[in-house]
Amino acid sequence: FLSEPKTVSIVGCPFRGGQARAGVDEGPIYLVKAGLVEQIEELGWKVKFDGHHLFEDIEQELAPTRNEDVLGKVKNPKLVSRVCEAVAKTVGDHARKGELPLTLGGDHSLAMGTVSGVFSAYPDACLIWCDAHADINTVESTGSGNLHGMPVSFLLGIGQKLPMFEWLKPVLKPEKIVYIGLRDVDKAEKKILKDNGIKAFSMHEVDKYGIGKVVEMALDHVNPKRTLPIHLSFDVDALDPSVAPSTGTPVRGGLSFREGHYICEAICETGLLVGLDIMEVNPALPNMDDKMSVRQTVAIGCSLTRASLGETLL
Ligand code: 6HN
Ligand code: MN
Ligand code: MN
Ligand code: MN
Repeated sequence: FLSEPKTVSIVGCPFRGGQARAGVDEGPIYLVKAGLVEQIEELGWKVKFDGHHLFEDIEQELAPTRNEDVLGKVKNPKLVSRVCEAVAKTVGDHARKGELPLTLGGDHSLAMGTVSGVFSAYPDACLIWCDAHADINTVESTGSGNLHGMPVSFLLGIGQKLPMFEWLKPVLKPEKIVYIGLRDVDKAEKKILKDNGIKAFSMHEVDKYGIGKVVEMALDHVNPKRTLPIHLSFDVDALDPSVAPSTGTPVRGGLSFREGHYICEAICETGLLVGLDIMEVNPALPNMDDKMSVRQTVAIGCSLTRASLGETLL
């Protein structure tokens, strides 16, 4: 699907409006500072990086009414909607040019933009969502009101529609998404998954079958003939907190270092990857003094990216 020379377009999104914790907006800055651009070039890709998208115009325009940006339980709906709309456009433009958009988060609400963008270029694409969480709360079911817990329901078009999200089309069908790594799914989310027949491989299945079989079954579900384009949305909290500690909603019992990388390698091997998100790296966590944790998590954001883009062990 990609044009020659094979090109990665980095879309740096220092954005935190989909959740409450400060610092996740620094994630993309740390990833690039750690040498991600050079590392991808080293793998033989052409890399386009035109700086981080600061969304300053949007933030500025909305600044006077920032405190009123709440709708029912949902926090920052206007801000998140506008930013995701901009991301959708940028990611979509890159994808339509035959480039592979790599979006660096920032919080996972950004996936409303990345998936919209990639699916506008590849309407028959499928989505692999690696996460501790299902991120499928609706406007009605959300407990936290944080939009990073809701992008999948918005992409599916389920739940109450918010007026500011009118631009967002329900590009995703329930049979086109598969989850890997789940272990902290809200009660209402479990019902949504069941009612919509959405396939998910939780950590229980990873333990039971092993990661090799799980990725094979996940691909069999969304991409049985291995012909369709794939978007991979990777929330680093899919990994165990001992492996990736610097993230906003860590949950113990997660993927090992190798299991996380195996998923990326196996998807890369299909040759079908057309979009990639690396989300929820938060360099301000677990605390300001824990530089080791930050370095480790940022390094893993980079190595998951390299594994997705062709780095092999031999
Ligand atoms: N993430 N289910 C919880 C909520 O607030 O709706 C947690 C969401 C976490 C989202 O990690 O991208
Ligand atoms: Mn760009
Ligand atoms: Mn997530
Ligand atoms: Mn998560």
